[in-house]
Amino acid sequence: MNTAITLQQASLTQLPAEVTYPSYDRSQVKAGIVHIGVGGFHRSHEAFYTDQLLATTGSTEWGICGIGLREGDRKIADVLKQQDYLYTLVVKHPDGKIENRVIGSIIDFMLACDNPTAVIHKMAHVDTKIVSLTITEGGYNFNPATGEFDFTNPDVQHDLTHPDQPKTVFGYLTAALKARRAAGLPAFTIQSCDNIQHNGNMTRKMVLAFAQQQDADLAQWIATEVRFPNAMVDRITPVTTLADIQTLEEQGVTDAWPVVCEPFTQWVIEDTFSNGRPVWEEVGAQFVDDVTPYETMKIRLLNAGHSVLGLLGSLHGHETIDGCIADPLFATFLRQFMDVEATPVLDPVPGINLDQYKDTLIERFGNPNVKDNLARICLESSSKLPKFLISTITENLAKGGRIEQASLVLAAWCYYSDKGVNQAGEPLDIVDEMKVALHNAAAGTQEDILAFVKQSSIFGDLANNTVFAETYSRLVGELYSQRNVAQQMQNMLPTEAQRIA
Ligand code: CS2
Repeated sequence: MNTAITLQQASLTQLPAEVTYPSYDRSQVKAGIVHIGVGGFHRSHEAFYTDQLLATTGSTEWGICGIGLREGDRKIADVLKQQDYLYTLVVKHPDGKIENRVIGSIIDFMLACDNPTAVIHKMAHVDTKIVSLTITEGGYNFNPATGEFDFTNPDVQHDLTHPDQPKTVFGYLTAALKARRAAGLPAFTIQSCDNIQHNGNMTRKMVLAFAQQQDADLAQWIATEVRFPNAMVDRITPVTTLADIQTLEEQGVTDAWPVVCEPFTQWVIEDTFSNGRPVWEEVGAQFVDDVTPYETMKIRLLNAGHSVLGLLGSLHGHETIDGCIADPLFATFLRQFMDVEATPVLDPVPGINLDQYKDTLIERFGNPNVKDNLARICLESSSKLPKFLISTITENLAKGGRIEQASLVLAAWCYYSDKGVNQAGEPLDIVDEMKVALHNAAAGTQEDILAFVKQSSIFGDLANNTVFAETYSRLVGELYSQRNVAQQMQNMLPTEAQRIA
């Protein structure tokens, strides 16, 4: 007999004793935060910190209203509504221990495509003090090569001509800020929670570019009134699987969409807010004046490390990040990439020992219970790699540093995009907004060995650098002449004799 309890506000007290749940009065909590993009990461990170904040400080000001912009968000909208916006965060420790914690900080959810006006009103409401975003690296709508806002996007064009019925995050933010200004209300803070260097500055630049085109006065007001704190966000959050849902059910909780994550979590935020902020520092967040070194460290070591394993591992036939780390070749290759290519172009990070940080990363990646699929890591590589990896290559080229390992990742990405199968001939599940363009460029490799890296919207003018062009051509040429990627990786590591000497 199934005795699992269906997750809802009224059933919280019946949950198994080991499950933690919100004991604060959720009915009293107002939505001080409106969050756009309620994916797994938001639910394991900002919503988790905020749940702890509500539980420990008794604050009623800082609940979260989730927003989904697109039709594709209907499933999360329906699930959360059915469950009174509650969900289980399943924290998986490396030793096999599992902690199930019901999160209560999301108190409402709105699907913007059903009612754009209601969403604009919500964001313009006096209670809303922060609009936070996890819209993915690609969501900022900039051309990676120029760094400028991409006005050719048809949804952006739509929003410029239909400011009251927006589709994009830029349309919503400007419509809501305009309404606040008209009502004499203070601006909200716009807080990015995506893996982009200077994510706040980037958001500011994009929002202002859009606003300027729409209403120059409003753009001026936004420039002076809205704060865009930069932040480094971190918690590995794999895609929830059916098995995760079933295991939770066996543990006594029926939850249609729990979130799974690792125990580690970090949030470093610049302390600049337009209209107040939660005391997240009381629940583990760190406020600093300048987040730059923390962000760069995380993006160039953790995220880049993921991409290194993701692309090389996919080609080789690994399925998960922990599977890669269990393979000594991949673990050694990753550590060498971090030490020899990524670290030399990083600035020192206050209070952080980089060697220990890298040790911890390898341990986190190796967590055998967090089965982080390589398909998730390789998702939208075209918007991730310029920030995660290509910047390291460019900086090393400028300083005469090493670029071989990162170049191999780009060569692997080319082969992966061209063939769509791994080196054992098994199909790869490639999801990328630029999938067709990537494939077409990669397919030109036989005629022009640099065809893939000549895509300037991703690589800038990297192909014109002779050191890079020579290294990449050799590596991609080897791959196309059926060289095994594992062998190429092995060749980049010191031999036993060199290690001993
Ligand atoms: C991953 C990130 O998307 C990716 O490629 O590297 O989602 C990563 O797991 C998170 O940034 C961890 O904080």
